Amino acid sequence: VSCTVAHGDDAKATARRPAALAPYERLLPAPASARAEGAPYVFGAGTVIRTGVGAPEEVRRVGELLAEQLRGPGGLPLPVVDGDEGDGVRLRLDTGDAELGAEGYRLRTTPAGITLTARTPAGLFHAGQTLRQLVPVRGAGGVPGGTVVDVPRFAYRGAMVDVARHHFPVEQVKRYVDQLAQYKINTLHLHLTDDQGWRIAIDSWPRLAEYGGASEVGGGPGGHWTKEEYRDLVAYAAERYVDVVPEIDMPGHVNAALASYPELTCDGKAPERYTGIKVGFSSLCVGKERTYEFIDQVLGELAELTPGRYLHIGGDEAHSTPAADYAAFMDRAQRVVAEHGKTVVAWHQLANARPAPGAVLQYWGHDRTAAAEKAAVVAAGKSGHPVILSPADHAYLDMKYDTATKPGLAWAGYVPVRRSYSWNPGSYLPGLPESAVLGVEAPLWTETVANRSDWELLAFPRVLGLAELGWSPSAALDWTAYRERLAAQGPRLEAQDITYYRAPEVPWE
Ligand code: TNX
Repeated sequence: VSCTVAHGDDAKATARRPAALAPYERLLPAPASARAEGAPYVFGAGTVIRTGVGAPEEVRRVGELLAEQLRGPGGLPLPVVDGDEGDGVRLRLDTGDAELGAEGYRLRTTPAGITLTARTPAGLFHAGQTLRQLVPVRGAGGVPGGTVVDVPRFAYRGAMVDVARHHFPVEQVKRYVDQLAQYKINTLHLHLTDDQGWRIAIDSWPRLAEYGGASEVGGGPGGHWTKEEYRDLVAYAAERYVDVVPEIDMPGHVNAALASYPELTCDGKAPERYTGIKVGFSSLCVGKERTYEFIDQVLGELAELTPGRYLHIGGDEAHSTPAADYAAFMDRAQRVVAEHGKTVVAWHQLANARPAPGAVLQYWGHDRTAAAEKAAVVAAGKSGHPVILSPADHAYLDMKYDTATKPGLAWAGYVPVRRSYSWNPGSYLPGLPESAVLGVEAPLWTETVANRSDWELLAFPRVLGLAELGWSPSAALDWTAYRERLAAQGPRLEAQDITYYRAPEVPWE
């Protein structure tokens, strides 16, 4: 069912409400394959979740979390039990099913029960999130009979939050993790440091958080996370199969660090703390050995706190670092990351220096980015550097939707819901083969975001589109069909009390 809304008029025209989609057509992200067939399974007071005899503890945990999510407030008892036989929801690890890969799953529903099969607990978790979407959002009703066989297109499906421009409590980030994981996003990139604030406690350099953390954009009090809080967040994310990628931005974006430790500046004088929103004015002192002790200790402590394989070292907008210094600094910073057993991620400016073997580049250009800059990223991608795509004029959640959006910036243009969704990561950068694309990420910069409702308003619903671009097969990507899938999520977002933009291009339910 399509509406005739001319391209470019989307923000003004209100899309007509199409006929309701069948449940398997509403799944978001769209699965690799789904077929409705046979009679439904109806949840009842006696429904149990079965994890299988002798199932690993982790499967039981996936079952417990799913039970909690399906129960809802005042809902069914849904106990989690061992054993395999009998009706209810069955979670099955089957390592033999090679086509399901590391995150794929099979979900089969008949009147006798629902079976979730995957090679890994992560796959079972994703299957559970699909099942949640097949349960009517309100009232009674069954899960329609049928089968979903689903695998992700890309391994890396990320969202970033900038907790440096404004400080946010860990609780708010956990809430975001829950919101994202239900759409199969599996990576949370935390932009922990910037000119305006240093948000993570580092034992060997305590003033970073104590002094450098006590500021934020606009002059508020700021704040920081203790190591315990960070560990707790990482563990919470891991239980939802979300990996944390922490970022310490360098050699630019470091005013909070320089303000905390004058020994890090070339002239030994600490700058004032900064609460504005300019970029590109600060730099670590590339010629000082103390700088490298600093990054070694900071990245060492962070590596020790972080179970995931990546450390993000920024590398963007180093406008106050001469190009040769930048390259020399990034060589050493990359070596430090390797010495601590991690893999480098950096913003794509690293492509113009010397990316170390295996380093991952995060592209954040846009339509008007110079061809030479894009070509450098493509060349790096072809020579073996995996690329994460975060094109600012599609993927940046901090761009305003339109002139009426209150929070947000617009340096990459307005990004309405349709625009944020309408690009194909596999063919986005001319000449970059899909095999070089590790995945996609939606960054939320927070110069203009100071509370939960502005955060959610900018992220929702656009982050759902990014989730689909990262997960669904290329053939499923279609705006006309997508906006109906998205419309069907409205009541679910509301049930979770998520603030979202009811974009006029979407025929919201
Ligand atoms: C560019 S994207 C930046 C950030 C800003 C953002 C605002 C990138 C790597 N750097 O420092 O917060 O734009 O949209």
